[in-house]
Amino acid sequence: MTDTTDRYTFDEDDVVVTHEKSYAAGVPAVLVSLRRGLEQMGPVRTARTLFKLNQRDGFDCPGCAWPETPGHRKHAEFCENGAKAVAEEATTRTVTPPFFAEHSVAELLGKTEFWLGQQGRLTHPMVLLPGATHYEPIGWDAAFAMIAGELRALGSPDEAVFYTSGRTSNEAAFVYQLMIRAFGTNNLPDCSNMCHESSGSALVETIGIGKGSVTVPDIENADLILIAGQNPGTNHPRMLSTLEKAKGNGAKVIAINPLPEAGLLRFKDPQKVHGVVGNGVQIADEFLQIRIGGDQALFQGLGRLLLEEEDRNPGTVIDRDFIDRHTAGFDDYAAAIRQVDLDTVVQATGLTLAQIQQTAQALIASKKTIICWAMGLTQQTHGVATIQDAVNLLLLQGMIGKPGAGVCPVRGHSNVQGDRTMGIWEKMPEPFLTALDTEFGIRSPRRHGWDAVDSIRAMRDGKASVFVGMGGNFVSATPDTDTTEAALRNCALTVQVSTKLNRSHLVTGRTGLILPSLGRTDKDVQSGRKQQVSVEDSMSVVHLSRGSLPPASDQLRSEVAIVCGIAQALFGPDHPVPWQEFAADYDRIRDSIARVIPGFEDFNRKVRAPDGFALPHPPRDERRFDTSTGKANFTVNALSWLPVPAGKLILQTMRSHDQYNTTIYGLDDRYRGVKGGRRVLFINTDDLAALGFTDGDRVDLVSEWTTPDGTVQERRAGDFRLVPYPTPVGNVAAYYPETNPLIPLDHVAAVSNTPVSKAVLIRLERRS
Ligand SMILES: Nc1nc2c(c(=O)[nH]1)N[C@H]1C(S)=C(S)[C@@H](COP(=O)(O)OP(=O)(O)OC[C@H]3O[C@@H](n4cnc5c(=O)[nH]c(N)nc54)[C@H](O)[C@@H]3O)O[C@H]1N2
Ligand SMILES: Nc1nc2c(c(=O)[nH]1)N[C@H]1C(S)=C(S)[C@@H](COP(=O)(O)OP(=O)(O)OC[C@H]3O[C@@H](n4cnc5c(=O)[nH]c(N)nc54)[C@H](O)[C@@H]3O)O[C@H]1N2
Ligand SMILES: [Mo]
Repeated sequence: MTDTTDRYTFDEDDVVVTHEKSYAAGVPAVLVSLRRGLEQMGPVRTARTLFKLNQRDGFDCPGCAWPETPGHRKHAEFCENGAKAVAEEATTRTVTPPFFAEHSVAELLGKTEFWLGQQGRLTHPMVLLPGATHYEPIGWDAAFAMIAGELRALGSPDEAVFYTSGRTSNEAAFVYQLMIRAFGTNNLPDCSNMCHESSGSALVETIGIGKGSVTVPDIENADLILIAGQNPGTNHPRMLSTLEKAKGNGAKVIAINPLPEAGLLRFKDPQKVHGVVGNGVQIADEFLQIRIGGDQALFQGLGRLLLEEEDRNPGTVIDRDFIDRHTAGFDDYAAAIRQVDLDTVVQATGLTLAQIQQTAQALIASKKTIICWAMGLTQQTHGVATIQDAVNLLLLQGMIGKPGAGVCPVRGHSNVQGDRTMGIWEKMPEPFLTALDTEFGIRSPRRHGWDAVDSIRAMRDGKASVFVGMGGNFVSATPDTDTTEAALRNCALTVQVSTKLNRSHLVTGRTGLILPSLGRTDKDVQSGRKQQVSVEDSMSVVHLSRGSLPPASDQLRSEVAIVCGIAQALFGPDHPVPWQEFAADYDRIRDSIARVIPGFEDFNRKVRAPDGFALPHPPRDERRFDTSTGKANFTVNALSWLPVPAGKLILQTMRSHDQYNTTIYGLDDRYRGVKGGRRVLFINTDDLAALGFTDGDRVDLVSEWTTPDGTVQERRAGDFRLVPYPTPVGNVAAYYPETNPLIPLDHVAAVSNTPVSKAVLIRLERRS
């Protein structure tokens, strides 16, 4: 157990809590976007980038995976936080070899993620040699040779782990997984393991595909939209415009969240005049302030109420025809759900019976219902079961595969869904591997690989000793920071392909490599020709992205070029995969993708259509369900919820308005009224009084984890300021990644193995 206080201590420690009521977006949002752009890029680059963002001839926003409205791209199709993401990447500040000569790794380890990120773009490949105190420059070929040498020296290809973050383009992801499988392992952990894995697990079993079934027009035309465990005002701001349109068309929106998030309660669209000068639109018609982990109980309770109403008025609630024709398992589900105890549901959710009954009435009244969700549901021990109970509700009323209805897991990283489609997964199914082998004359391994949590265990236990990160910040994004750092330090070699400096560059194996890559906004020229890449959004639309800015240095290479460079060093000149041609012309990669992945036939032509093309989605397109039964499956899930032990609290770890995952843009969380610091704990005033604290007190957070043999482990994160906040009694909230040291590695969701970042048992200790 270590105190992590100094790991994330702030340069500025004066947190100001304003309690100001703030609208999401509106004039302040526009001003913030412009200010961040000007600070990081200067006026010319600001204008050049912001006008190319999400335009047909421009680049895909590296912010979130929310789709552009087809055919209706406005001139400024971006949001405040998309603009911040761009400013962060397109910054003119640089981290050069003299920077690394000046700052030792030990010194940099004392800096915050905020400070590290603010230093600018990485410009040169750098190496940290065994025993060295400083990174030093290394040539690209020497770096590739070093990686190839370490990989070849392993006892088995399974001793290497290849991580991917979700910004990687389809083309880079495809060649990356191809190199890894040709090398001989399926160890492909990705950020999705920590993100929407629970959604994928739940949806594959129930509807046969792990992707959302709705489009933007579906949302715009829905009658009822439930938004559970998601904070779109901060994390998917463009979704608010879609929701506003839906409301204009008469939709009812119900927000299900422990916190009254600003974006859901009020929103001003900066792209509309009335948005700028008016009072904002109330997005949510109802706010269900649920207790952390109470969603499964809510969905089960609603299932019971729907069935009872159907009993009273047969033929008015459930869609019998859909159930008979398209589903399996209804009788078992109905029998189980009728037994659900509504008193338990009330206790688990913290809602009143009247609120739950009203929600049931809204479902009954709706002919087109959509359920949207994100991390509040997926990062729970019972996340998969919770999502399956949401699917059960939709199946009851035939809400899948018809316009205006369906499931909507709102993805995080801008190409996280596309990376999965391209094969970034530790357990890709057989048809994909067969097609890959046929296309390239290789033999992909069949044994499933390690996901993120299992990769950490493998490195910790000495079973893996090379780590390669394609983007991301593995050390800070994963749970149990002390364990994860020790695991990486246990490696012979760690390699980070990155755009910006982060903590994962400082916690290395015996040798550490930093390979600087082009980002979304950068112009990518290979063999004299400008290249373009493609991405897939949260609604399965694939389209092109073209960067246009001059790169931060002439040393930067594209992710595709870096992968092909490593592959050539690893496999030599006589390999069946045409690495050199792939690196020279991304159309060649797309031609192979077209032959390997269903839905990508004629890829190069289709992707050049102005808005790209939509991938097939059998449940949405034709109510076809490729499941074990050939039908959509109702599931019976044991009810789980989270009682709070006396004197303890349940902590959710979430994003502020001023960060992108582990990249910290600034120290404010405008919508929650916090300024100038991130070590805050949002707590209900009743808990504050009951535990003997007052507003502004400083505490340490101590998590308590009981291992299978009954031992209680403690983990600690030091010095948080208490902030009274309207969160449910017993439920507290703080920001990630500062709180990751508190999350035990073994605290994972059933089935999906996703770290449970939204429900950590803690107690508070007064700082003396
Ligand atoms: N600006 C910006 N945009 C981003 C990101 C970013 O960091 N910054 N990250 C991107 C990524 S990778 C992702 S995955 C998405 C994340 O998008 P979100 O899932 O919106 O992100 P979180 O901040 O984790 O917010 C979780 C929400 O769930 C609520 N919640 C917590 N526990 C529960 C619960 O038990 N039940 C319910 N019903 N709600 C609960 C929280 O109060 C919070 O509103 O955003 C993407 N977009
Ligand atoms: N406690 C807690 N932990 C969480 C979560 C939580 O809610 N709570 N959320 C989880 C979720 S949903 C996710 S998705 C993960 C995120 O995990 P990651 O994806 O690993 O983390 P990011 O912070 O998004 O990665 C940022 C880094 O990516 C690099 N980068 C940015 N753009 C590019 C690019 O175009 N190419 C390359 N090569 N590199 C690039 C930069 O160097 C930057 O420092 O964190 C997870 N961890
Ligand atoms: Mo995510």
